Amino acid sequence: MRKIFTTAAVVGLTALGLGAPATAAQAAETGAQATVCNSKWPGRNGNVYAWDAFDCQGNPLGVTAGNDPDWNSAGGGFANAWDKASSVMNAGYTGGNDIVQFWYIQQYQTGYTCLSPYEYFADDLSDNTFSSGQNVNNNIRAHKWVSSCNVWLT
Ligand SMILES: [Ca+2]
Ligand SMILES: [Ca+2]
Ligand SMILES: [Ca+2]
Repeated sequence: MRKIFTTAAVVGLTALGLGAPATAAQAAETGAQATVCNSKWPGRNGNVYAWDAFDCQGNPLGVTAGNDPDWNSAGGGFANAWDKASSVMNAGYTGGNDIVQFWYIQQYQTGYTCLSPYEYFADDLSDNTFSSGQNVNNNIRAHKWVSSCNVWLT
């Protein structure tokens, strides 16, 4: 949902008289999606967030600056949270291990997909797949911070 934040930036530039007509038109196409995720952006605070609902609605399943190899067991930031997440957010500090890698099976097995800190959040995981092919929605069981990846959430 990087476009939403691009939109906000464009609006800001336009207000300052710096906006270009082409980017303003592009921004208009993005519409009003992901409004709850936008409203919940905390600023960079080092944490990853996940929600059972789409668009970051309701209370988060977990919030942590660390890794969690098992979202069902206690500890690591997530518990009783297997196969539930439908939206996620990366508010990590940029630089180093700033990418969140989400896994299909606990203990970092089978397949993964990643959320860049520059994407901010993914408000709908139903249109994303793991490296192993499964749909990401309601299928995440673990996460860890990494410095590179090749499958991305949008
Ligand atoms: Ca869900
Ligand atoms: Ca856990
Ligand atoms: Ca998505």
